[in-house]
Amino acid sequence: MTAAVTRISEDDGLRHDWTPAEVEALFALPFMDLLHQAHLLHRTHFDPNRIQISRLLSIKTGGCPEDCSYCPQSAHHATGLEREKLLAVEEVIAAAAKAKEDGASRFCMGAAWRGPKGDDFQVALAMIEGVKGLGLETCASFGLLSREQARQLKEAGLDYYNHNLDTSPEHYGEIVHTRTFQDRLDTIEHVQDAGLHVCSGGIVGLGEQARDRAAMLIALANLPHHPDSVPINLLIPIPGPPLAETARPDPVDFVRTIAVARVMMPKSFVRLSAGREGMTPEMQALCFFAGANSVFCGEKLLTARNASPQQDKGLFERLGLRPL
Ligand code: SAM
Ligand code: DTB
Ligand code: SF4
Repeated sequence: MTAAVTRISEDDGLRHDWTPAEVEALFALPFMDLLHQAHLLHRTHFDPNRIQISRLLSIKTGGCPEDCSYCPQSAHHATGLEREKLLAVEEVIAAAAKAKEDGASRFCMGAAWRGPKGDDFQVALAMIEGVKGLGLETCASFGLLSREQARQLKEAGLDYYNHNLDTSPEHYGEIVHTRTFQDRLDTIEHVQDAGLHVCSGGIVGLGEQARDRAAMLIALANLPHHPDSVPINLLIPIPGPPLAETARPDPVDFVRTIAVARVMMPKSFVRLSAGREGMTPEMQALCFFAGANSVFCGEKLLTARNASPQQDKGLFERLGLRPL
């Protein structure tokens, strides 16, 4: 039995036994009822006027051996993206210092790897030590990890590890063929066992059904511990990957996904993650009302454009949202 369907009742006052019927019923609630419930829970556990700000940097771009249908960095799709070498430690530390100046509290390093290997992993460990030395929270997204690699990351000063489930166990095989959903769960287990904070969420817009969104959130909430941070990405349709032509999801359904994540994982940070660039200020405000309380700021995500820093500044001022 996989962790996705294991019912674990931890004594943390949080639920780890969500059923598909319950979660599908949450998705089917009238929008106002769902938002009301999500917002009340949000206020119980968080200051609704504060958001956590992270900054992303791609430390190794393109040429990834995995075939994730959504990703511009996969070597399997002709995206026109240049394959780059691993950045130098000093470049990463300089970018992190700039992110700190710009108000980020966490610096997330992403790599187009199936998982870290050999000398590159040693360099990545040095990056983490250096960024941690600046007084920032550190996050890494390096793909699949062994138990030992998770331990070494913790020792280097890593705070968070990002490893998304991305979609439901049932839909996963349609989206990625070079690894399994269980591989992802195994890495999350290694990360949790190493004492690292887990950042794990998924993507809306992969041609999934409402029941897949429910199943993905169940897989996250029924883990032994809720992820500390739950990024909800809206697919950025980049020409090249097979999903580029998929119809864009209904924005109302996207907001519902944020709200249901908030209800199921009331103490986790829910991040309005990739895809903000194309969202109106009103849509983002609805997402924050529904329980999103974290974003990526900065011109760029990993390879794609992000919401502009000037627009973000204006939006947060208009909404009275202050960085944590
Ligand atoms: N290679 C590592 C991995 O797959 O875990 C880390 C980097 S990978 C780019 C990190 C995450 O980016 C993916 O899990 C996925 O959720 C997100 N992502 C990739 N391409 C995206 C796209 N076009 N739109 C939205 N999110 C995307
Ligand atoms: C996450 O959930 N989203 C981020 C981060 N974790 C690593 C990545 C978004 C990538 C968007 C596409 C790109 O920039 O290439
Ligand atoms: Fe590689 Fe990660 Fe992109 Fe998949 S999502 S192709 S593993 S960089």
